[in-house]
Amino acid sequence: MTQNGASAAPESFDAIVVGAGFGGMHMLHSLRGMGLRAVAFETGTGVGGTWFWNRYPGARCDVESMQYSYSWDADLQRDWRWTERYASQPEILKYANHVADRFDLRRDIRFETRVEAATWDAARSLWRVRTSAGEAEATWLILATGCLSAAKKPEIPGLDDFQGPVYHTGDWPHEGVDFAGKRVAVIGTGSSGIQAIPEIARQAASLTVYQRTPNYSVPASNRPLEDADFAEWQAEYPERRRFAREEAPGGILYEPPIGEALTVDEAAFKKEMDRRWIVGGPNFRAAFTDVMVDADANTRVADYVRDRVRAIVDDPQTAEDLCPTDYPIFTKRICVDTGYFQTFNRPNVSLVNLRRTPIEAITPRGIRTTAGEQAFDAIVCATGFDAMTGAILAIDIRGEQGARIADKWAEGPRAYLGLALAGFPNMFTITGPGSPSVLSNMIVSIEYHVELIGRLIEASKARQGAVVAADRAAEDAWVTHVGEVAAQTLYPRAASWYMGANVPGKPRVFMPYLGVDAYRKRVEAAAAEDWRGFDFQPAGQGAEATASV
Ligand code: NA7
Repeated sequence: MTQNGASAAPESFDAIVVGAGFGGMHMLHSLRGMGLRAVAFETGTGVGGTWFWNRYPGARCDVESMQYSYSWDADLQRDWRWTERYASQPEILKYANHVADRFDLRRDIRFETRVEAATWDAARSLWRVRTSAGEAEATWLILATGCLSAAKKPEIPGLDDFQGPVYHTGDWPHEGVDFAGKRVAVIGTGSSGIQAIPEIARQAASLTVYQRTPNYSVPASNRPLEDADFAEWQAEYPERRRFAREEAPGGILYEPPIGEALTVDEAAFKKEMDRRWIVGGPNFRAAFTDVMVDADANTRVADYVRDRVRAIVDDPQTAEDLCPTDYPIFTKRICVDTGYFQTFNRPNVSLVNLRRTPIEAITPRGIRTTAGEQAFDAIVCATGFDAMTGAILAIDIRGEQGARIADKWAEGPRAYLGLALAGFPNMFTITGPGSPSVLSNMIVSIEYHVELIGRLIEASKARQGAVVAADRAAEDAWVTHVGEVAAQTLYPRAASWYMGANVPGKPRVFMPYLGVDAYRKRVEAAAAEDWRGFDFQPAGQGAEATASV
């Protein structure tokens, strides 16, 4: 609508990209390279996605900076000099902005523009998109909405009654927050809480951590990135990038495992665990081959970490409270910290175990548990996200014959290869549910999806602009396969956000696909068989497809 109420003609594009994080930026650049007229709509005022929103103190990537960066431009890869082994949020955001400037992406990004609805127009074979700023249409709709972008506040009565500020780590004020002299509460001890807590503890007068479930965490051992490290990576980049793309199960280079945790003798086990603990980072998880499939092997590693926690934390009860016991290690993403457990030895920090004394309510003054009320000046919710599906379902997407994505996904997300949906032609999800996504180096998975989407668009062009969607039977088989692969591991034993377990009422379905290497092999096998599992229909005939979802 125009300002005087008259309807303006929708803007027309070849492709609409939703989101200008790492997925959206790369997609936009790639579409341009194909000669397509593309636009990206972005809710934020800047690029960077996850790294635009998650500005809480201590925010840092748990994938090493030399691996958590784009590989699609050799000059960019050579020129950008990361300063630390693990990049901080400000540095990653700077990198995102550098990429946007360097490739002149901003001219095709509409900031402060939220995509509200998208409807497939079968007669015209295009998507009609409604944004907060107006209407647009395009042949292709690409959801680069991110896996951890719908911040989730806790369902605690009285949250809105609190008189002080309430922050969420996933939607942090751009101007920062000064906690000096303040009594601060942090609710949540996932990766975000574990990164933020040591930083807030240093600033605040007092910090009280409200923990429902303890998390396994290993030291980051972060350090400056030396010239020698940088030079070594540069020299080895082509092979290391290839290995990450094609052979590394998580798209990340780790030291190879030394054997099975179950069978290795005590001395060798301890030596390897000690060594990896000191080296730091998620490399710790790759020490043994059997930890994700054998509960006893897993327990042996988990015991090691619990003993470490007990050795670090002075107060025995606090130490026990910080030890996870009710789910296997690594079935939730391993946290990577800098002085997290040590923080509980500070005199101004205390831990409330919500398993013993649950929160009853947030009050105007503070937080009330079954043990009583405590007053605060600020509350930080490090309570996570409606992961993987939240940002997609926030858009009213309607495919063939008006079918709603919310209905299609009512019992859990369904997509072929985590990339395309039956009944939703010419629409793709970058790192969508059913693809390795959050179980991988996100950049590796993003780059592969951007490449695949480009190849599918070319395949459509080669078929006189045919409309492409997932075949329903192929989609069903893929969804079953994703679940079967997960069921062979210990992953489903944790009530994790991978399972949708952190959102009340969300279907309990294991959403990501396990194995970057296996995924690529399966996708390439399908592509080699003339894109098996995808239906190509002549444009303008999509409405004939079945209405069932
Ligand atoms: P996570 O990992 O989902 O952690 C959220 C934390 O918040 C977790 O400890 C939750 O406890 C806790 N939580 C959530 N709701 C509540 C309520 N109502 N009361 C008390 N505690 C609550 O999110 P993060 O942002 O830390 O990390 C997300 C990903 O980002 C991470 O995996 C990395 O990939 C990067 P719970 O475990 O549900 O008992």
